[in-house]
Amino acid sequence: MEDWEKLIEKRDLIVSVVGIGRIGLPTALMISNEGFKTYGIDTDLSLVEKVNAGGGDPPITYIIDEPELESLLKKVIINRKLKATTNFRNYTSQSNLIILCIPTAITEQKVPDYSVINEVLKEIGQLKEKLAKKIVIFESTVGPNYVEKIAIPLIEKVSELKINKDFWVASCPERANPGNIIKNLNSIPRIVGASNNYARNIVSYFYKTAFKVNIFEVSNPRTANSVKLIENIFRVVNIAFANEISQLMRKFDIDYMEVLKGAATKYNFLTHYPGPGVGGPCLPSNPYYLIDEGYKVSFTPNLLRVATEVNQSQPFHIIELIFEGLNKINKPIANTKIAILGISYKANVKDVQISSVIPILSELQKNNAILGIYDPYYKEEEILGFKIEKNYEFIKRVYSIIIIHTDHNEFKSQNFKDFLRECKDLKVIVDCHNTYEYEEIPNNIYYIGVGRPMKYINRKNN
Ligand code: SAJ
Repeated sequence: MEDWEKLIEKRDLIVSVVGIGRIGLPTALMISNEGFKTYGIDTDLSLVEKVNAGGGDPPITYIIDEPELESLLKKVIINRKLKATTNFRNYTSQSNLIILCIPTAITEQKVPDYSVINEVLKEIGQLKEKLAKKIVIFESTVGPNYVEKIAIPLIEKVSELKINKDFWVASCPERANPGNIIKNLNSIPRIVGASNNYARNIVSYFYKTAFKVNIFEVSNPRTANSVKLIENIFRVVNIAFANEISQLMRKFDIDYMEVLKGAATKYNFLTHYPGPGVGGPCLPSNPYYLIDEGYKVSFTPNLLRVATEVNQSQPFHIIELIFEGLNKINKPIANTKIAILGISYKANVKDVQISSVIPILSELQKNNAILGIYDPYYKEEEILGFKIEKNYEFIKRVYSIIIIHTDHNEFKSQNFKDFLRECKDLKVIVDCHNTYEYEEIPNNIYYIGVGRPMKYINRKNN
């Protein structure tokens, strides 16, 4: 351990980060910014070239919505601590740590897709004797038993080396929130579980040094991976609770947002909000890692399956709300102009991965609605098969209904609220995140929230 301690203290440790996407790039930047020689390894040559150019033009998409990322990138490129490359073998061979930030998706059949990360593990095994004395660290989200039961045997088989004798393995799952990654990497404690205590001590000391965060050590990789999955799936189940109960409350003519304010006065109530569904690279897929491994031991985690289904059906509840609004103004959906504001899966990020807007747009298109779409992060871009407007002025062109899908800050601004008052043809607002209080809605509008009674706003003073 003392040799590793010296390498870390003197910043002589060399680190490869494999996968420089939304998590891997900020991770590589922060490690290199702390003085460690860092290689950011990716198969995407254009991404590698942009990183080495300090950002490139057009900028890397997940730099736009991550504060501080671009300035940090320029800094570490100038001080030549970070090098991006597509040459996996050459640079991992020179590294002491190999950190995996590889996306781990799920297949159409809703089971984990480890194909990409397994290929990387084979390349690690092919380092053969050059893998000796290295530590392979999993930051990617994987099922509880993946590291011990799939990854380690795979590396041992290909490399013909032995775990804990020739090389070590650790799990240190990423826990950062897209849109706040740098801040989170600097503040949220890291969970470390490793193939033995020797490796765990080294990895803990490295993350404490590189990210200046507290470390919570656990017994092994499967425990570390389970912490990450449990904290995300806890969220999935609670969001499903909010989505389902809010629909019931609405049927009782009760405003669920008011119910939540009341419940939140209890010390142990943790508020989750109803919305248009659950999107993003993490939450929609995470339950399937546990469900898949549960099936393998003949245990079906029914709650996880049902909660995931409730969230997946939420976009279709939004379609019901849209029909409710159209019925109020006696308009058929076919050939009616409908404005969709916000396509990202959550507020203030540029990311449509598994966004709940996708099934909503598909249903509206199937019913021949005429769609106008705006998202401040996708101005004038072609995305999801649509041309995105350059601003929200188009609503004035006789749009009688708008759907606020993503609660971006721009849609909470006074400018936007004032703009809505100028839209004389606007008759219906469907507010998927209950962004507005009833009082903020202009006169003569049917306001439809999620889990909230529909209200026709008809004040004497506008
Ligand atoms: N959502 C709701 N109601 C809520 C909260 C979220 O409908 O009360 C929806 C969002 O609109 C979005 C989805 O759920 O579509 C996911 O929201 P999220 O805030 O959990 O965003 P993510 O997917 O970026 O979650 C990430 C996760 N981080 C990692 O997996 C490392 C999650 O664990 C974090 O809690 C979250 O960031 C965060 O906010 O920190």
